[in-house]
Amino acid sequence: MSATARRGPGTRAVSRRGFLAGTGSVLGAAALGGVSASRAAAASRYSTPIGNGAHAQALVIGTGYGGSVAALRLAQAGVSVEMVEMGMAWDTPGSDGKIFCTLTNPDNRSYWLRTKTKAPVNFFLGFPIDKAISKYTGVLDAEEFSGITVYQGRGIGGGSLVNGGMAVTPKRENFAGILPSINADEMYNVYYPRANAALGAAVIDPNWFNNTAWYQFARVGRKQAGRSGFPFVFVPDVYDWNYMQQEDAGTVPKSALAQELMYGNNYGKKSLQKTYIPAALATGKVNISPLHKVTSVSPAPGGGYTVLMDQLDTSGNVVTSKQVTADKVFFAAGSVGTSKLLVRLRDTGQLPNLNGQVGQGWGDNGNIMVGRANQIWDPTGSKQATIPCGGIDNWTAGGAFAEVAPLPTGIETWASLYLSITNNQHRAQFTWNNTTQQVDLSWQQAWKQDGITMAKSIFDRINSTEGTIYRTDLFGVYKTWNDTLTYHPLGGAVINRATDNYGRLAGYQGLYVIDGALIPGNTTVNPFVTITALAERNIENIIANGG
Ligand code: FAE
Repeated sequence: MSATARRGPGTRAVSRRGFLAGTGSVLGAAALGGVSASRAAAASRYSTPIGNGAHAQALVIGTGYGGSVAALRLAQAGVSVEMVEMGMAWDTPGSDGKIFCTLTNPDNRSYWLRTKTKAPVNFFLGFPIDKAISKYTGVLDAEEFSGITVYQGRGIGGGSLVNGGMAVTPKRENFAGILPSINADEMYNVYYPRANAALGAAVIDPNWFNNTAWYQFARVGRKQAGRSGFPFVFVPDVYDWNYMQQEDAGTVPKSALAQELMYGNNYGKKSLQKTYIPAALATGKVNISPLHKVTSVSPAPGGGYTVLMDQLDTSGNVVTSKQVTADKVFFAAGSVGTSKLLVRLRDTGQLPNLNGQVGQGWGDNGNIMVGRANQIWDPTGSKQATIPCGGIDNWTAGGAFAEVAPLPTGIETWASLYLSITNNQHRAQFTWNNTTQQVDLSWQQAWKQDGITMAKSIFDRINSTEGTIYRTDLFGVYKTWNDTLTYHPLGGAVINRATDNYGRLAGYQGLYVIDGALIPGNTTVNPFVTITALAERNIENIIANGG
């Protein structure tokens, strides 16, 4: 059954009662089960994109964490949902039989509309390693603003397609600093457990970790952290750890053990394509349109909203433009996508009542990357799983949590690579630039210095203990820190400022933000569990109370 119906005479915005239908009975059964069975159904559903002139009860812009939670819970409550995604479906293998390409052999599937790769580790032994690719709607977007490149996933599943799967719940004592207006007891008793169960987060088997060659790099990281007095903590991941052990045994096709990570993972990672999205599709009330980019949302004359979108081909050209209507619109285009849309719509007159907080409070989650050169007797291994499983916690004393990251080149490098999340307090703003007709971001590269100082609280001490030095050949020629990127954009439509305390946009009934844009710039750890848990909390309230 299509989620879309033509808007005919007398069709009204969905009633409060309609929005509420079935809520009580289904939301109690929050955890997802048996989702993999729906995968085949998922592929076939994408062949019917939303039609021009269609009407949706609820339209969700984006299919990442926030959007997938919203779609599932709305559908379970009886609401028909149209999800609109600018990226591809990622359900069809290429000529090599794989849906995604590897880290070490990137092709056109790797990047969103680029002619050259833009790898975060883009030098090796001082030589540039980015390579030419053909322009294609690939899975990883390296979106450039002045001062920072923001990496984001593009496709059905959003960031879950490209991320490392680290599913980290912030420490309870840090929560008030992350989301001060939210009841922490509710989050830790209800919504974090609900999100973690639905996402399938689990910790690596410590016995296997201690013995497998694939995690030698992380054992070196743990040993060195310990010798400098820092706790190394295992963190959960949504990768299927049993599958990884089967990869090691050679009984299944390799994925994490075959250099697949940020250009997509073909087998073992439980991306949203294996969890929330098939569960949403299985309700029969959700339709997803890939390669459709929303360009405008404005009040419709008869109530609800007019939504404009461009259908794209795989070169990024507009094939056709569509106009649809929706009673409710959920902005789930990610921190950058949602912020850019809202700022432009406010400042060009389509949604003029949005408040001045829209566009503000954006941060990089304090991301800083660095490599260290180990002693010859501390090799990190030519075999490295692509999935991180632990980090070094110096948040309280030094303002840094460092993920011990793999560098899966296939050869011994003696390098330890880290992605640090630091307590960088700088916040940038999105503004509409009338001259360029683009949205700018006011981030400054120099602001990363605070994050570098915090990361040094860990790595200067480890270098001193180990008698080692920083690598200067991974991010340029004699460049120690990668201070030009973030994987973790957060904020831009901050909860309880641009929206009410549940994501309802101030100024417009029936418009909501439900993604990383709600979170003011930092989560102290990797962010997607917090984005998912907050979305679970907010959608429950919106379904119950409307508005
Ligand atoms: P997101 O997942 O970005 O979804 C937004 C979706 O909206 C995307 O699919 C877009 O293509 C789509 N979209 C944007 N604009 C439009 C438009 N105008 N019309 C239609 N569709 C649109 O948003 N986080 C962790 O917690 N652990 C990790 O290990 C981790 N590793 C990462 C590694 C990499 C390389 C990257 C890039 C990110 C990583 N992250 C990680 C961050 C995480 O993936 C990110 O916080 C979430 O995906 C954000 O979720 P949202 O729902 O906000």
